[in-house]
Amino acid sequence: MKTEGGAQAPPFAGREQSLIEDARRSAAVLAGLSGSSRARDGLVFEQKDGRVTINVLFALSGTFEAKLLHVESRPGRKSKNGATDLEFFMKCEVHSSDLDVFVNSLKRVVDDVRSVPEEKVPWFPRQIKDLDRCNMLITKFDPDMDQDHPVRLSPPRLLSYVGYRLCHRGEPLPTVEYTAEEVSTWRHVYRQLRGIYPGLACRQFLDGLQQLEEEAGYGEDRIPQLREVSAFLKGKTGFQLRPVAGLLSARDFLCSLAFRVFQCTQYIRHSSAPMHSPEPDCCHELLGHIPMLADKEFAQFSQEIGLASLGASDEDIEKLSTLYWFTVEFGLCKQNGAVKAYGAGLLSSYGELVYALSNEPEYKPFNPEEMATQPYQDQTYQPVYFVSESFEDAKTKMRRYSATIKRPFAVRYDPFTCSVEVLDQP
Ligand code: HBI
Ligand code: NLE
Ligand code: FE
Repeated sequence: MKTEGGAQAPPFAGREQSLIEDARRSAAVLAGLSGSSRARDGLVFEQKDGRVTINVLFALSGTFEAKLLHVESRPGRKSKNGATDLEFFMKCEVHSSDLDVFVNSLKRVVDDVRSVPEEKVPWFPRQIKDLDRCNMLITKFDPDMDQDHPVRLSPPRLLSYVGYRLCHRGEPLPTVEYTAEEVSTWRHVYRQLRGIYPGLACRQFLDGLQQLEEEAGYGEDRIPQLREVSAFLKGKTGFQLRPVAGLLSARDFLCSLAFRVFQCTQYIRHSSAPMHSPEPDCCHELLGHIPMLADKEFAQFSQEIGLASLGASDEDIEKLSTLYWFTVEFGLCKQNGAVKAYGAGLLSSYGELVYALSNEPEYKPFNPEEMATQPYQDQTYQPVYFVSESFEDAKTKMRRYSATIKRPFAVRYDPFTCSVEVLDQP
């Protein structure tokens, strides 16, 4: 392992560079918080204005090509004096013929290199506390996204990196101090959407939002804190929130739902684009998801998708995540003869909510088999929406679909212990 001089640019380009940058930024905040700016092998710390930046370089010798897919920093184990080690998680890809060379060169710089045999059934959490063992990989660092994009770099976003990690170790949900500009974005989004909800949102959503306004401080003047919203939800449906730094892998995201845990971003979209954001932000979570999660039937619907995902194959995860997309995110349903929105991606985007109910897009009847393989994109409005006859109808059809997912076991959730029982399939 070599150390790198501060002034020298890291020898990575393109996507890798942007991933490294992200790791570096969150690492800086973590190190700043824990106050440990002690130099270690492979890390060079630069101090400026009380901020610590860290450059990391791992040099592996050997002839092989490795593609760096993901770099992320997180606190490692707690040491004896109570401090938390800083850990770097990296995901890379090598050709199978290069694997031995790769592992051998790793062994030269790393003390403990172990290979873990691939399991027939992918590992999944059995208890709520096992969620701490999930990688919770952030998947959507858009490499082409402007490095200076404020959503990426806003303090709450950095804070939510830290927050997620603190919470990851069972710490309370962090409180974010939003800037005046951020509160003004929230106010704008809230006011615009609140005005059109009565005609376009489903009954369950309107009920949930009203309760949040009465009981959890929802309104246009301030951005509700995850901590108070989580406490509110817990009392309604047992759902609780965890802070997360961005889009997780579908498997990590869905498995939390099995335990009525909802992974929530905490930063807010940029003020220049209040009416639609391609990525989740707190407007999306707080306005789109939370009111729906306060509904008992919908909470159960969400949890059932989560339970169906535990230990499922990659192909089934892909299908479940597509189903989640066309229901929880972009679902429409009939109520008293009119079509209403219940999908969070619609309910948090003024632009798409109006569009989805404008008769312009294509509408298809609710059919899980067809929905599970319907292609979709996540950058702009959906070209097609699926309309269910009612919530009840959606739940019944989804249940029937989930029963067709092949797993060598069945799962049953025990609400008293917040754990899943794994039952052998006869
Ligand atoms: N991660 N934080 C977060 N929020 C989401 O809504 C989300 C995610 N990861 C995956 C995902 N949604 C989609 O794949 C769903 O369709 C499951
Ligand atoms: N398009 C949504 C919004 O603007 O709030 C976010 C969707 C996240 C999947
Ligand atoms: Fe969402």
